[in-house]
Amino acid sequence: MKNKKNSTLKNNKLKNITYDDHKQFISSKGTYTELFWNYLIHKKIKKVWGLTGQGISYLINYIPKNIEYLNTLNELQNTWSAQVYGRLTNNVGFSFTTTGPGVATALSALKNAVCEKNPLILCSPYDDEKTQYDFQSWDIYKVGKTFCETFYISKPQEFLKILNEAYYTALIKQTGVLLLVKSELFLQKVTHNSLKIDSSLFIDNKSNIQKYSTEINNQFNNKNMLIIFGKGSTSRKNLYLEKFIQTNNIPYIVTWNERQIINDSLYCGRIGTLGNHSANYAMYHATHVLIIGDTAACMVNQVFAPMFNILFLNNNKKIYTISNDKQFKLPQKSNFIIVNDYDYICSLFDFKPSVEWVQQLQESNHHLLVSLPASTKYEKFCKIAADIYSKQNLDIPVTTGVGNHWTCIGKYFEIKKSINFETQCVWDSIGTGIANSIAMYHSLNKPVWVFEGDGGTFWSGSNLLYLLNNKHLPITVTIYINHIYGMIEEYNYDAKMNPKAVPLQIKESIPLIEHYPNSHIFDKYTEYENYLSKNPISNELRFIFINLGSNPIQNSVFEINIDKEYIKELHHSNYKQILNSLEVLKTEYVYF
Ligand SMILES: Cc1ncc(C[n+]2csc(CCOP(=O)(O)OP(=O)(O)O)c2C)c(N)n1
Repeated sequence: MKNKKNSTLKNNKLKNITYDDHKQFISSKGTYTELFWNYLIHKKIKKVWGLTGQGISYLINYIPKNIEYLNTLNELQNTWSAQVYGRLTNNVGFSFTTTGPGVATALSALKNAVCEKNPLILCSPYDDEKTQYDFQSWDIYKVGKTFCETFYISKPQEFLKILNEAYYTALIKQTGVLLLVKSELFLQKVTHNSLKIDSSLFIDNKSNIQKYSTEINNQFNNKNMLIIFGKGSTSRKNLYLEKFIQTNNIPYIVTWNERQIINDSLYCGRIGTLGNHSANYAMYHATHVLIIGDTAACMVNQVFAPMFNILFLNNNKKIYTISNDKQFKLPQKSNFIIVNDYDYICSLFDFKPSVEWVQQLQESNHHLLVSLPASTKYEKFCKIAADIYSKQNLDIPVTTGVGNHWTCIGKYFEIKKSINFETQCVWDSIGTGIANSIAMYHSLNKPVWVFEGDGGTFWSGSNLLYLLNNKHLPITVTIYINHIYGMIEEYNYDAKMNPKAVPLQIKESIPLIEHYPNSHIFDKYTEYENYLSKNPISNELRFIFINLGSNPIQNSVFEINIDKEYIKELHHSNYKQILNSLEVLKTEYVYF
């Protein structure tokens, strides 16, 4: 797909992917530190995250005034925030760490960026001449290579070229990049500032893209076709997709981590056992499926695949996948088209669904495009917040940590704009909620709702302390108090029902700190509902505590059981039975 030989910067430049003019970066008087920051200014980076230390301090000390430096007091949390900021600003998030323990602490968040497709550069000093036994030294270059795109700037003449490649890799591939810089270079006077880049790196071969789009147009026209939004399809600018979907009445479904509801469109819901029956129905009956973006490991991981999709339901579909990364894998046969620019291929789409199919989906949506019911205490409290969000048409960002609150909030929230939802699906570390919320505020400049478990809140304690020291932030932190790691407890409960499983032996007990500013505590549904509907937005830091008690059932989240019975009902369009189908703690999930 890449046209290495013939590419020149001039004649292959695609819209929206513009390369740099090296003359703008620096005068010969400056250091590489100055060159580095000038590059970021040129790329319109407005905020960066970092925690200082030897080796990186020179760079950090010279941050220009027009770039805001943020430190939420821990490299891990800084790096989570940075990547969410990168995604929501349609740019790249930067997190700076020192060597050894600095960069090591950030690694889980870097892997998260790779898994969740968040554009991030984790930048750290590195000196390849030192050994692993030296002060704060670790062969992080070798470590980075095992799980992400890793770049090392070791020579002055390569500085700008490698910085540029790292930036575009993070931006275009929407991934986490490790950028290591020989620390002494930051202090050196610039001797080389030429920018020689491999112009073929991120340029699509237009004629190939045209060939593929003609194939898709022929295959999909007048068929029972369905588009699925994977991550990146709409969160990155995609000017054509939205218009195309509206104009041609294209049916589409969304995924767990790429939610979007386009006005006046044939939206069929969110796929999965925690989504809408209507999306599962559309997926079951579609004969031609076009996935745009990346649904990543959610699709293939044995535990999570059923939660996020039911692609496996029927093997006789024609599937095309358009993705900006090769990491995407599907269990079913799919034609893959790797692109750097979603916009261009979408601008060439020219097909319509069959008329009967549109009628069939309008009918099924009429019956099935509803939220799943709430039966446990956890579910009821989450649904109250989700319903208020929808009823009041709130256009504010929502985020979660990982745990039962994550499945529960994710199950009920109908999000219209992709940028208004951030939640981890693949790497799945607990305690990410507050870091996400800080980044959402800094990117979108709006009040934020964050939902966290008590386990995750205290796990990310320095983030909590950061918030307590920044009471002006308009963040509403809702913490579900059950004194347990709810999601794990659910498996414990599950294990009790399944004689083959080994139940957890240790009873965890998460403590509670009693005094918070601006805090509101609820254990009754009506009181919570009344309060939140009257005060949906807070312009300063606010805590809402929901007392759940620690009963495992009341802390559980139920999902659709994708068993043979459910599939039979989908097959026969038995709407009533589909709606009444049994919900379970863990789907039985039938593989075809
Ligand atoms: C860093 C990390 N440690 C452990 C886990 C395993 N884990 C997944 S969910 C969960 C429970 C989280 O508890 P809490 O934040 O209280 O949320 P709840 O499930 O009660 O909603 C744990 C420990 C994980 N995903 N990540």
